[in-house]
Amino acid sequence: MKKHIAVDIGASSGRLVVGTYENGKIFLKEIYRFPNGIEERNDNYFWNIEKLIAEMINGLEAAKKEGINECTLGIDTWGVDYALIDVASNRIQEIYAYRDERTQSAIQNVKKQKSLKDIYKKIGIQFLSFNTLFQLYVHDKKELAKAHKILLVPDYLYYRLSSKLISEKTNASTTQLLNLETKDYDEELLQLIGVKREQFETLTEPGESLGPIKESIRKKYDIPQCEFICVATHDTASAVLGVPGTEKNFAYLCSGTWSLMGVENKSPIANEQSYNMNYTNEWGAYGTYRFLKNIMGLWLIQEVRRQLEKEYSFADLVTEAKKIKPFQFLIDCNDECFLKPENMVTEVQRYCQKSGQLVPQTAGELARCIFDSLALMYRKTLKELTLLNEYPIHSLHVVGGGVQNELLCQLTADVAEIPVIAGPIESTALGNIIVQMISCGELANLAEARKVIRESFPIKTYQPAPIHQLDEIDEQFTQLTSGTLGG
Ligand code: ADP
Ligand code: LRH
Repeated sequence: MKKHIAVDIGASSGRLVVGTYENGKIFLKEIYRFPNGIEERNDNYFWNIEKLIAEMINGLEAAKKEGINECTLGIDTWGVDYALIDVASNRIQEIYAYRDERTQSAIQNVKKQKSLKDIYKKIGIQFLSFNTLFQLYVHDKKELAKAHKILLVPDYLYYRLSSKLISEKTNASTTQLLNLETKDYDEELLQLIGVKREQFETLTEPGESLGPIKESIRKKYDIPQCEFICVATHDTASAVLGVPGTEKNFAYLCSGTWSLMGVENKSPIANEQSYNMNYTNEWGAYGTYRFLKNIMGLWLIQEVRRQLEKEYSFADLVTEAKKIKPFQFLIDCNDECFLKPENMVTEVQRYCQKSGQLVPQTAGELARCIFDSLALMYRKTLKELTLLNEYPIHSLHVVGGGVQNELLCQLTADVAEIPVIAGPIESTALGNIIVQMISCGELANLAEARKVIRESFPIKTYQPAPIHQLDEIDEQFTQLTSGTLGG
């Protein structure tokens, strides 16, 4: 029985998960978990990449202690952020975190040089101020010129552990630099940001073998013999692969630091309407496209929790929220003001005050405000998805850490008026692992993998219950949310 390890690093935590396929079922076991988060230095925000690498090694040591001597290994992380390496393979700079303010005006500045609509038509990616396109646009040009290679975070982690240089396709699409026609980096946009095609590697498909872990690392630490496989390195791409959607016309909601809500398509939709509504077509594994919208997500509650004086667990905040009357305080969760405020508590309060509403004060009221607003945003997004796709959506699969928030799952079903199928929590690690299993020939394809996932993991269905005066609440929310994130 083959062992496969997923290294899955999200914005709030990372984990190493072992997966095996036995008697028609997939088994997962988490062997190591560590916190992640952005760090502030001199008014800029960065990821601590060396710490993440050290934690990956710690995780591999934990795997060896569990008795794993040989395994395949895949890495996924959040999208858009990058490392620059010079000819001698040294990292040139710290890795900026996408919430850094340096790109705040970048979309507006690019707009003075190029039509945003023309960019969208050929690239098909939603405008978010932090996309790699805009990060590289504002990046110091001298530093950029020194870069022998530009590697997105998971590509860089593969490089550090295996010496293989890749530009994995699913994550590369989050740069907003891939052309839907040529299926490669777009020359005109590369010129705009002052980057040469050779600075990016050739695009790599999920499923490709990348060889063993570096001998120097293997000798230094007590870790298994690892063979790298290129997975869908964008965490959202892996999360969507891990959705147990076997029925027709399902939508998904990857519920973590971000809420990524969308559908899986066989071809991109990059027209006037999808541009106006700012929907994205991220490239998936196995010829799929993730047609989705970024919603600010559980970042809002993570940040409120961080600011509260008393210590609350996420489960505590859910318990507190349940005690509060719903829909008294509403925010447009996708307002740019929530991307990286100094203090999320005061930002939410300011928003409610400015829009003439009651102001949430207690932990329960703040949490209630966030969960109600997210559920309403999910309703709005589902309606838009139905409109843009021209087919009805019958069910919503929720995956990721947010599955543990039963209040939000039920609220989503009630507000969006759709059955919510919740689970698995670790769909990202699972998506990472099924690419390894398909690559090793244990599973035939994605359709088979999804069937197996459905049979291997418990899922809970939340049936929608009616909400009193939903139309009025929806109307009030619609008035708040006329703009979209980054649009
Ligand atoms: P990411 O991969 O983006 O770091 P995760 O998918 O791990 O995020 O999800 C983290 C989120 O899951 C937390 O921000 C929190 O809101 C939610 N969560 C985790 N545990 C619980 C819990 N016990 N109850 C309710 N929500 C939870
Ligand atoms: C989720 C995610 C999302 C990106 C954002 C940067 O972790 O990868 O898909 O838009 O982080």
